[in-house]
Amino acid sequence: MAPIRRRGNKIKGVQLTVMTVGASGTGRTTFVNTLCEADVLSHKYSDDASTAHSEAGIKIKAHNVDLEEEGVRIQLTIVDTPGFGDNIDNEFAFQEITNYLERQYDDILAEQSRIKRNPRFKDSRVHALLYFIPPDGHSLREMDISLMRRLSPRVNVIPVIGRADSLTKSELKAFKRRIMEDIEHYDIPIYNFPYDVEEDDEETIEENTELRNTLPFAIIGSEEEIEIDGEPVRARVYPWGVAEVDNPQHSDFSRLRGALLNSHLNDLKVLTEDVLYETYRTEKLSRGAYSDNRESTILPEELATQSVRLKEEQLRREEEKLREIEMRVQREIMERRQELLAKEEALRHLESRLASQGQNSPY
Ligand SMILES: Nc1nc2c(ncn2[C@@H]2O[C@H](COP(=O)(O)OP(=O)(O)OP(=O)(O)O)[C@@H](O)[C@H]2O)c(=O)[nH]1
Ligand SMILES: [Mg+2]
Repeated sequence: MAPIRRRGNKIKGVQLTVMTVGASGTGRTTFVNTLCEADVLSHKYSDDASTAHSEAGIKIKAHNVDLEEEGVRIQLTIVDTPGFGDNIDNEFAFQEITNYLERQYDDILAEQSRIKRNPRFKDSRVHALLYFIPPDGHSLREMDISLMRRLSPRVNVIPVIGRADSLTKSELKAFKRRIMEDIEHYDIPIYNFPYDVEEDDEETIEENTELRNTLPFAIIGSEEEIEIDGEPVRARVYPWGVAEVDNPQHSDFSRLRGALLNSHLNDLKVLTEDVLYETYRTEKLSRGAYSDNRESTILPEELATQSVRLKEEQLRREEEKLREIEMRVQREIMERRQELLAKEEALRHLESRLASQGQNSPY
């Protein structure tokens, strides 16, 4: 028998988009290459990437890479943003990053409003933003606070300390504490591994509490391997010792990797799609919450476009409902037909039994 060919049942794996943001030289490129175990990002920007999103002066680039984590294929998209420094251009960079995040929401909003969906549409919403804090050992800078504050309503911000081996263990501990105090003080809604004491099981609560207590993740990245006891180990070598990437005593790299690519991948996606995107969508359609520095009045042509979109969406929903009803009716017809066929078959069976009984009868 010829094998049954089914369309669309190829195992695709899961897709995840992670953005890296932070001051220049905080180790973003090294981290990405360590995470992917490949040279995904180069240490110098080139202009030839086909996925380049070129804005005046700043470039935000998306890079796709396939990974495997615990047997699951992950299509990872890394969106790197250019590093920025302590200069007046920071405001421009902040705006570009916000624009990028919102543009991905706008794209899906437009796609969902179409009557006919584009089967090749790619959902490029960013599920996690790793914010790299430089290891200066003081506390958050004004720039870090304002950037995380502005981006947190749009994306799951996960703060990390880059090049964490620049600090001693006790310096790092104190630095982490001050950072979290600032985040709390300024009420920055970062991704803090949320859980619900009533709903979640003990294991989840324990795991999330532990990850929350690790924040911000102290990262050591390295594109080089050394040999320790005959085993290859990713590490940075210093005259006074070795800082190992995957050793939980040295860095939070493996904890972050596990959360991103395994334990919290789904949570990050659900929060992005059901909470952050939905909030943006509601804001965009009602334009109510845009009071800070944005224009809150709606132009008549925008209103018209919005109402056309809403109508299109309504039409699409009705179309979907009709399709569902049609399918249900068809299913019912099929079931009735099968019942009928079964009854006919039973009747034929009965007739032939009666006929053979008639032949065998002595009368
Ligand atoms: N000590 C230490 N140095 C690091 C670490 N990660 C990266 N570096 C070094 O820091 C420098 C900057 O690293 P990159 O990964 O290029 O930093 P970046 O944030 O991508 O920098 P730009 O793209 O230039 O903004 C390089 O010399 C790296 O070798 C780390 O974990 N520890
Ligand atoms: Mg870089």
